[in-house]
Amino acid sequence: MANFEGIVDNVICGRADKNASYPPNKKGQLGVVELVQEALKEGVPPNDVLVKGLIAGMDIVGKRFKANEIYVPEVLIAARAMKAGMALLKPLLADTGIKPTGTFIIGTVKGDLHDIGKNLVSMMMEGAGFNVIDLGVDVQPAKFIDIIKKNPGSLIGMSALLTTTMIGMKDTLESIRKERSAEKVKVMIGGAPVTQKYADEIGADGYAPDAASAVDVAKKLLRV
Ligand code: B1M
Repeated sequence: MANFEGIVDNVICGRADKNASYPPNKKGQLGVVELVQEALKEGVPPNDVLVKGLIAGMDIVGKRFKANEIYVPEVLIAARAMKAGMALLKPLLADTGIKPTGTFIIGTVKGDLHDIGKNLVSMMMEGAGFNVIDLGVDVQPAKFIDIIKKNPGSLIGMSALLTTTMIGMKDTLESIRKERSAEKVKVMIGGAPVTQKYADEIGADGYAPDAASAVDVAKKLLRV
């Protein structure tokens, strides 16, 4: 029987595989990679391994992060372990044609090079089953529009860490709304200087103060 509990525990503590240098490993202790491989070998459907193992683990990580029980380094380590498991599942999920929760396109707005928070949001979204397209940093409005056209129905996320660049969110949003094919696209924003008040002012559809809440907001906006 698949060891879902083991996968969950190893995602939470960030043990990507049995050779991982962190957390300290007892001899022979398996990590996410080996437990995912075992489950697949037993014939467990890849989607079950994803939902009951990797996503269930990241879900707990998100809740603990939100409650300030763990901090950014622990989340990054957990996300790394989750990604190691995802790498095994991705090709199999593509084969079965199982649809992701939705497509989430994220970028740090023009002029802004901060990406640690954005990466955290990306990882949480991936952990929640979203197909994530990460545009990187210093993303011009035209780049957002370009990718929206190629991925209709996706949810857009913008991150900003500077009071001087958060203004870029307004410009980007205005450009998106002007584009006929993109006028209905939902846009959510976040980043240290960003607030719900600012989101309301510029007409963004959603705001999240942290990476875990970003998943909740995204699901609400896409009604999943
Ligand atoms: Co910068 N920097 N920085 N910096 N930097 C800040 C942001 C600053 C507050 C430091 C300070 O002065 N106290 C300040 C901004 C002041 C302001 O505008 N009010 C500042 C400054 C001024 C600058 C430069 C201008 C400095 C200079 O060159 N004179 C320069 C600007 C460069 C540029 O972007 N054009 C600069 C450069 C840099 C580094 C390159 C050195 C580096 C970035 C490295 C990188 O990201 N790869 C850096 C860093 C690391 C910081 C601090 C120290 C840490 C930021 C961080 O990663 N936090 C920061 C000071 C601080 O915050 N203590 C600072 C951790 C991260 C997990 O949190 O990004 O808030 P955060 O993300 C959270 C939430 O905000 C939310 O979820 C995340 C996880 O919970 N979230 C979203 C984020 N995006 C979201 C999107 C969502 C939803 C939620 O939906 C789409």
